[in-house]
Amino acid sequence: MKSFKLVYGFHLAGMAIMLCLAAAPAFTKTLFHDDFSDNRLGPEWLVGHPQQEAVNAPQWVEDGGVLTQLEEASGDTTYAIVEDNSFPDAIGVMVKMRLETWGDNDRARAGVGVWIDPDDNYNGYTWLVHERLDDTNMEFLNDRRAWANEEETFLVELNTWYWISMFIDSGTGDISGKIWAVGDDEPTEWLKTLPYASFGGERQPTKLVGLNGGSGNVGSAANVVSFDDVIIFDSGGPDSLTPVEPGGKLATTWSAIKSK
Ligand SMILES: [Ca+2]
Ligand SMILES: [Ca+2]
Repeated sequence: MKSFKLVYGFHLAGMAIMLCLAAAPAFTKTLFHDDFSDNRLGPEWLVGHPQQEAVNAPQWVEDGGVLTQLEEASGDTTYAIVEDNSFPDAIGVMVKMRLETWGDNDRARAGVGVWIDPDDNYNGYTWLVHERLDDTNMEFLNDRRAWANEEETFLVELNTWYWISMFIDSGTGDISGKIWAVGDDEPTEWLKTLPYASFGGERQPTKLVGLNGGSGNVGSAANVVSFDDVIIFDSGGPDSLTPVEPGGKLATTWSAIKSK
């Protein structure tokens, strides 16, 4: 009788857990956060991967509380990458980004990337400031395959912090991106959403997420770009979407969550 009670109790508990899981809404979780506060680029950042057309290897430096890609004429692509096998297929990244130099050119670009593929020379899907700063300048790129050619306009000024964010959803087949000034309210809608298979073919999910620090090795392109407070999140969004000024409360709060 005693053993029956134990088994019965265990089953009840198991059922309760299963019911809770089934009823749970989309999980909201910050999977990774780095505020670059220790001025040391840790081993969680992969920056030494082979660069395509590596005419000039990018120079990623963590200093002054930010991560900066200093090489103005870096090769394509220029990613600082975080890889974590626990990342889900539906994944997003948001980061504060500040352009410090820029030269209008097709090769001028900076932003964020997902599903970066080590078996395809670290190419992936990217949401970028591209070519110019003031007109049809926000665009998706399937690295080395095709631009989406569905540009949006968002005025970007040098030496100014912006949040840039993208999300890719293996369930819906969509890729989404937005950008807004640090200190402004986050737009409730994405600036652009497209089927990710609609430009350059369909890539498969990977566990690599990156910051794209430009490629300026042709003509007038010349990018120096800094990043701060990178946040990688799942389909429920990050734990908090409250933007604050660089060095503000956000970094303090989230440093206690899951920095690594
Ligand atoms: Ca660091
Ligand atoms: Ca910082």
